[in-house]
Amino acid sequence: DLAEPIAPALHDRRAADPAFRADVLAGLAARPRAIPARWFYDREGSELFEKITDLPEYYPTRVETALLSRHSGDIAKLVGPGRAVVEFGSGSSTKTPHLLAAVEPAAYVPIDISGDFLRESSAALAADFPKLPIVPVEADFMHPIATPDRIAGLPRLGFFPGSTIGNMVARTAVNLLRAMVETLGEGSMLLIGMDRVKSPDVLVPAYDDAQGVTAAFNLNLLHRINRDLDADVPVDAFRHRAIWNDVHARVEMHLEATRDVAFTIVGEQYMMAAGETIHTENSHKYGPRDARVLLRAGAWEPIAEWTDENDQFALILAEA
Ligand code: AVJ
Repeated sequence: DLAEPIAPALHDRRAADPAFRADVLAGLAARPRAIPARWFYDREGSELFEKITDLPEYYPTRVETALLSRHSGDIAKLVGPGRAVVEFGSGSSTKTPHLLAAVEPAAYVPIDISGDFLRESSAALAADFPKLPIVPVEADFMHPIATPDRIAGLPRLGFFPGSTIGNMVARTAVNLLRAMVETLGEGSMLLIGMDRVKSPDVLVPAYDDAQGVTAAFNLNLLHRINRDLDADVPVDAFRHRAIWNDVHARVEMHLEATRDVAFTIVGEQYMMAAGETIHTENSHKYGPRDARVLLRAGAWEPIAEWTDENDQFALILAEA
């Protein structure tokens, strides 16, 4: 049939990030199998994450946003006006307006690896803060970044909300905190959100909600592999698992094979037996002292912190 395209799969395939491909191939060859959580956030994954933040079980976004708006006056007093606010992994920047409205910054520098997201959210913020210079930087914030000339000489406030630091093991988190000192300079401040250790009865449902949105978010990684890497992973043969690892004080997400499976990714063959898993995310939780030790190890001294009445989440201000 001449009307049939010669290679139908090519029509749907997106240009894959070579780093995604490398992480997937290496992660599935390793034991235990593991793929870094940063790859959740393609367009579909980012949309599913936005839905997660509205779930009744997922408290972090609600609690952190409330802390920011409730304590923005105290934060502004300690930070002072005229700083360049540099946000690491700004994403959709929904918490940012609370901070910008309070601290009277001289400039706002959102850093994100996704250029599309960055441009959209910068445009939305520009409409709300017409006099504020906004200087987006498309970059991977895991490495020190050359800050734009536009903010040369300005004192800096780093902003790292969402307990994103929780996705990193301690060694990676410390490397990032030190890279932030490099990027921002000595004398800078950092406002960081860190999720607290609490009962697994609260933590596990936050990562395994009744509506199955988090399950869809986790399973989307397999769909992304199929979409971007010309793969045939049978997604229906996997299920979402969320577990509390008490030794590491973290919620882990895994994808578990529910039967023996075989699949092909960019020509490489993989097999998994029923019950075997791919580790897809760590979400570390911190006691009050854990949080301070981590910041100090990363060369930041905590100077103030705010928590909610149930001690669910902490916003910490530190200086370098
Ligand atoms: C974006 C890292 C804050 O760990 O809570 C939400 C991601 N994963 N539900 C978190 C996530 C599953 C989230 N962070």
